[in-house]
Formats: sequence, C-alpha cells, structure tokens
Amino acid sequence: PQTQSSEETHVFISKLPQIPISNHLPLHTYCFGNLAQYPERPCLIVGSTGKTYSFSETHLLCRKTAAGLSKLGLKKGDVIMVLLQNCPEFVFTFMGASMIGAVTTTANPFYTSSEVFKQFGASKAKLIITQSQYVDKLRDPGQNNPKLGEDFNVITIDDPPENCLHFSVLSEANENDIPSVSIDPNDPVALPFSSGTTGLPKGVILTHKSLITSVAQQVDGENPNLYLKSDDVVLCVLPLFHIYSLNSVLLCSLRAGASVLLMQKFEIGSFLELIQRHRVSVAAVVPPLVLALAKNPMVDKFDLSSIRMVLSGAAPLGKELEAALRNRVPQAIFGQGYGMTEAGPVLSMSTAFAKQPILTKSGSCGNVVRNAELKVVDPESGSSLPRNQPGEICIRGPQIMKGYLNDDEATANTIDVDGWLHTGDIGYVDDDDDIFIVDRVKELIKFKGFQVPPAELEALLVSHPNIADAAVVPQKDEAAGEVPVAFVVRSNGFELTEEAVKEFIAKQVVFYKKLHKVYFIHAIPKSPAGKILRKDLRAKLATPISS
Ligand code: 4UV
Repeated sequence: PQTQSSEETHVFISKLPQIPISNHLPLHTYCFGNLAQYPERPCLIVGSTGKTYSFSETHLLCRKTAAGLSKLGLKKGDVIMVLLQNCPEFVFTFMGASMIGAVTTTANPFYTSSEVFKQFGASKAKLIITQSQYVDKLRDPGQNNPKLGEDFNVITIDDPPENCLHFSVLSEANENDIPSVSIDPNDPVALPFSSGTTGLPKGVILTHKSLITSVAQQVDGENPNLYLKSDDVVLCVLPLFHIYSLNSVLLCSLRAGASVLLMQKFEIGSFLELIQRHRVSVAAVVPPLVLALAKNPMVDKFDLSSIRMVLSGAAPLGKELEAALRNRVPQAIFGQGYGMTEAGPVLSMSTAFAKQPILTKSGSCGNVVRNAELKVVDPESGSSLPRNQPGEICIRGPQIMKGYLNDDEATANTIDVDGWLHTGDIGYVDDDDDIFIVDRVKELIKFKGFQVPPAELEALLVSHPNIADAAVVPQKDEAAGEVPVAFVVRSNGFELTEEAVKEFIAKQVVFYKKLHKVYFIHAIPKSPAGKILRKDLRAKLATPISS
C-alpha cells in the first residue's frame, strides 16, 4: 500500500521499495565507496580545457587537500567558504574538508562584497577559497568586516593576488598527513544558505547522514530512482554552490562512478558543443535551460543524440516547454526533481529515471523519494489531506537538515515536533503517486531557480533615508519564471524616483536580486500582527495599477 491512512494522517511513500542506506559513514567514505571498481575512469572533466581527472586522481587530490587544510590549521567543525565557479578545486575542497570533519559553506562568486561578508560572518568561516578576479571584493573595508590576511586567509585557484595563497598549498600537501578524526553521522559537512519559508538567508546544517541519505535515495539500491551508470557523462553546468548541482550532479555521480563534465558558466554555443564533444548522457537543468534546449535555433546544428536523461528542477516548468523539449531530444527520458535546500534537498524525483522506469505524468515533479515520508497538510488547520487535494507539502526522513545555524526559532518553525519539514510549497499527490506543485505560500522568489529572499531586499529598501516602508513580491516573467518587484512608501515630503530605488538596490546585490519594477503606494497592507499581506500585493500585480 502506498498510503497508510489513519483517521487524520495520509502518508505517501515511494513506489520503490525501501533500501538499506550506509548513512553511518562519513560522506567522503560513502561517495568514494565504489572507487575500486573504476579507479581509472574519468571522474572530473574540465569543459574549457578538456583536462580530465580519473577517480583515483580525484580521490588523491581530495586527500591532499584534506592534509593541506589541516596543515593550515583547520580542524574538525571549522568552516571553509568556497566562492568558486564550477571547477575541480571545488570538488577537492568540499571532499577534502569532509575528510578532516570540516564544513563547507558555498556561496555565489557573483555576490557583492556585503552579501559575501554576511554569509562569511554568519558561518564564522576561517578561510575563503576563490578565484583571483573575486579577491577585490574580499578586501572591502566595510566597517566591521574582517581583514583579509589578518583575520582570515584567502586561497586562489589561479595566480594569487597580494596576501593570498595559491591552491597548491593544499593540493601539494602530503596525503599521509591527514589527521585521524572521528566523524559522527550527525556532524555537519555542508552549510549552504537559504531563506527557507521566511526571512533572511540562514545557514542550513546538512550532516554526513543527511547528504548520504539523499544521495542513496537517488542512486542506490537494485533499482535506483536515478539510474546513473559508470559510463555516463553527467553535465555539471548548474552552479555547484547550489545544493541541486552539489547533490544530484556531483555527489550522485561520484557515488555511481559517472563522469562529471564541469562547465563554468552557461553559454549556449559552448554548452551545445561540449554536449556533442563529450557525448553527455545525463543533463541536470533548470527551466531556463530547458527553454534554451527546446527553443534555441542553434540546437539543430549539434548532435545531442547522446543525451538519455534530462532532469529539470529548482523551479516550476510549464507543460508546453516540457513538450517542446521532448520534441527536441526525443530519445531522452525527461522528468523533474523537486528539491529544497533544507530538505537535504530532494523530496521527489521522476521514477522514469529508475533502472526499471515507471513513467510519471507531464507537469509532475515525480514521486517522493524512497526511505522518506511525504504528507500534504491544510495550511489553515494543519490536518493532513488525502490524494488530489492541494495543501502544504511536508517531508520527513533522515535526509532533512539538522536545523538552521544558530536559529532555533526558525528551525522550530520549519521542522515540527514530529519531525515533519514544512516546505511552504502547495501541491498534491494524484492517484498514481505523481506529485504536482501548484503554488508557493512562502515569501521566497525564484529567479531562474536562484533564491531571492524578499526580506533581504526589504531590509535594504528601508535603510534608504527616503523610504518609510517597503515590500517585495514576485512578478511572473516569461524568461526568469519570477522577478522581484517592490512596493515602496516614500518618507513624508521626499522625492524618490523608480530609477533611484532600482539603482540603490542594484549596487548592493547580485544580478538576480535586482528590482524589475517599483510601485509607489501610500501604505503597505499588513495584518493586525504586522505581517506584510503579500497575497494582497501579488493580487495588485494581477490587476493594472498606476505607479
Ligand atoms: O532551496 P532551493 O533553492 O532548492 C532547490 C533545489 C532543487 C533541486 C531539484 C532537483 C534535485 O535533484 C535537487 O537535488 C535539488 O531549488 O529552493 C527550494 C524551492 O524551489 C522550488 C520550491 O518552491 C522549493 O521549495 N522548487 C524546487 N524544485 C521545484 C520547485 C520544481 N521541480 N517545481 C517547482 N518548484
């Protein structure tokens, strides 16, 4: 039975049987657990240069990096910030950190100085690993910012600027110098930041156990849900600093022995050329990349016949786009994954990717992963809902986050006393166990799958002397899915133009958080408790308004 119904609880589980999961191991031991079967197979392929690292070379470089981190004084529990585009050093650092019991916090290298330092400060990182082109923003003499070279070290993977070290201090260390550390399954290993259902970005504590469980739910077992083979070439164009790519592309491929083709950034020409040249067989994408694959005329000039699976996730995908993609790469199995950083991250994935595929319907986000429980609750009453009734999706299992870093209140608001993580997504489970997401009740805005936390932009807006109050909500957008727009209340008697507000924000944030429109209003609608009535503002956007 897929549903265990009691009077008030309808719990949905995978159609695939439960499997044993080795989540007592440290993450690196688990991911490299099958190394002996394919030591000489390519593990990492650098798209821009063609340089390849075999599994045994990759493993060795991770071990050297672990020894190097330890030599620099990093210890179990310490946090390392990785500010990198996709590259082998990302992998060496992440796995090397795991080997000494350290924790990696990943951030977008395009972040502005203040965005980097917020995360750097909150995570109490000791070291930043980056590229020389990003070092200038780490020298920003902001009032309370720590000082590069004095308060923290910076390592660059290319020529190190002044006061920085070169990555060779890590990668050329003696791999036999890794200290012996005992790692508990509940020790943290990754600390991505996410705003979750409300508020500012927070550190999401993912443990060895959570990530192993999530990877195993996808690629382990006799009939893996996501069947990756050791002769697969998996496209890694999505940024590894986001949990989707880190987990479902990198960690899953390492575990399954598949090759990872690293691309620094998306550019349609080189993207198609690399797929053709390296015979990419599995592509993990987001809806804007589905759009490019489905609609860009250049696609016809390339041979994409090697692709056997296309996985889309991180944002809703329209049915029309899905159909267009299926026409373009007819030989490929297409499906969605649904993830949330806090959920470890995968909640559901199409079982069409399984070794013995079970088809999922168009528009569906697949089926709940195995060894986990999913329920749908009425957001008002909290009671659990049966099939075909939309409500808030909740997930429970050993893969979910341990909690938010130093924020018990936010943790308690997200994971309830019974261990259910509340996603803030509205969806339903149909008669065939297919999951459909229909809405989002949380504040979060998603621009091409990137998180835009409204609270962050609101805090910046109200710091402007001529702004009395502000609220930021999503507006639908053809290319990006959603874009942030602001409602602003001017301070009494002050002049303020839309352009001035946009520019004020643009200077302080990464490109995808920029405001696309500013509407001036007299007051922000709020509940008696002072909460912004975002629904009312979203409704205003649906009807014509004068700014
Ligand atoms: O926290 P986050 O930025 O996390 C993600 C993670 C996505 C995935 C997807 C497939 C994988 O295999 C995987 O490992 C990770 O996006 O944002 C979480 C929110 O993004 C929306 C939803 O609102 C989440 O709560 N979202 C994510 N996937 C989908 C989605 C989807 N397939 N359809 C609709 N919304």
